[in-house]
Amino acid sequence: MSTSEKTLVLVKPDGVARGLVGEIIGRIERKGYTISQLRMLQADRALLEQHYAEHQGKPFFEPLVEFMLSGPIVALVVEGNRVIEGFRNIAGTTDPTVADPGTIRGDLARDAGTKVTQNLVHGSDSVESAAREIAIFFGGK
Ligand code: D4T
Repeated sequence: MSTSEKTLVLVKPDGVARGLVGEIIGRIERKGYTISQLRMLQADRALLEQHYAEHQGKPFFEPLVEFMLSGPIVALVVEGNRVIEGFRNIAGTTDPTVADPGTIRGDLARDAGTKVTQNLVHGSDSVESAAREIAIFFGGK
């Protein structure tokens, strides 16, 4: 049985501003996953409100949108067996202060003292989220 999946990965504005796009993509490639689509873009509010719909109304929602608007991001579709779980493992937990060493967030991010956690990357958390998010960033192709 094939367990090949697709996930949406974002390199957030902090990752682009710090020049970590290559490092992050390199980690994905060295893990053995396939990058099948990639684009750099400046997100707009409408796109982010769709992407983060589950967080609407939470106290960090507005700071999160402002942060994601603060500079260009890189969106990727990454493929491989169990890639959704696998990418979340190499990304590390949401809070970079406690993310394990060896993960993207554990090695490369820290608490920046901002209203919203700046943690370099996003990765889809389920097959359903991945399909929804890939459609938002890549038009469902
Ligand atoms: P993303 O979605 O960006 O991959 O991150 P996570 O899956 O790790 O976390 P999330 O969707 O729960 O949160 C999205 C985004 O909001 C920030 N955040 C989150 C925050 O600043 N404070 C919080 O309490 C939470 C839950 C961090 C990531």
